[in-house]
Amino acid sequence: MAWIPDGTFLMGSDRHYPEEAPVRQVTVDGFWIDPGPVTNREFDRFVRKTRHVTVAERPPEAADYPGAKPEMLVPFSAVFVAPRHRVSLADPHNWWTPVPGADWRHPQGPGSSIRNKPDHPVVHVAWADATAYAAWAGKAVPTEAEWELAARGGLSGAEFAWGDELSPGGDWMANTWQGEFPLQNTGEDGYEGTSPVGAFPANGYGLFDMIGNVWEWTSDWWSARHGPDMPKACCIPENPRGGPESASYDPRQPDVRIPRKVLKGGSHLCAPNYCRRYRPAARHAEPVDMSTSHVGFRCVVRARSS
Ligand SMILES: [Ca+2]
Ligand SMILES: [Ca+2]
Ligand SMILES: [Cu+2]
Repeated sequence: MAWIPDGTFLMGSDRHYPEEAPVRQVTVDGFWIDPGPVTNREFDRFVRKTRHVTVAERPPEAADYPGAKPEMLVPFSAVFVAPRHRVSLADPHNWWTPVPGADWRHPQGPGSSIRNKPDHPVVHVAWADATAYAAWAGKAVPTEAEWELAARGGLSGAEFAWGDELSPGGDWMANTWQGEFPLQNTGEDGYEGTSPVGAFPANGYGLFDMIGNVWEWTSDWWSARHGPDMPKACCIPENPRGGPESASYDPRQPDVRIPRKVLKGGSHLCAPNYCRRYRPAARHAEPVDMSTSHVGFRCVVRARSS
């Protein structure tokens, strides 16, 4: 694991999406972090030792999903499927497909496999799968502040984990999407889907794939906006843990009572024409029961006991 020294840093961004604002000072104690997202090989070792069955492999309980049609209560996970024609970017259902039988061993659904992807990040893991793995490994899932401090790689206020240009000198620094999302994936960076951990350069802390490849779970509950900046040293938040669970629900779906966690880092599906979330400040709300083909996680070990 890599050591991230404690420090006060500028978290968030005022230049992009509203949920990243405001930029504010935050203090985080030093901690150890995995140099890359958990890979299929690592997750396989965990499953063989513990017989863990992921959320995507279990049928949803009818009681948890009132009103759900019986045919929906089969194990499934969300797979990105490129539409054949140009679609509205307002509705993610145009490219997210619930696929029965899609899970971490079958990332595109039945018939697909991870045989040639031992070093790719594990995907189709829900929040409970990430925490089960972390507990088994004697680790924890990072807070959003820990994750963002690590992603910044020692640079203060930079747009990207490597500086202020998306592809400096034409070099791709992370696995993102080139071309017109979601129709055309040119794979100019070498990968249309996930990539082996380590295929792109490490950041200043020696960490791979903080940006792109797969989104990563954090332990903070989602909040639509960060707290205010506290200019006086007395009041800079220390080791912030995000907002309350009760504020994390999706206001557009008042009937759905599934709390949401913060995802960080963007994925191979983040594209300039749709979702410019391939930056340390970027964040995304993910329901805890959700698993998809572009979300994974990595772990930390805290020096402090909390
Ligand atoms: Ca790519
Ligand atoms: Ca990532
Ligand atoms: Cu994105």
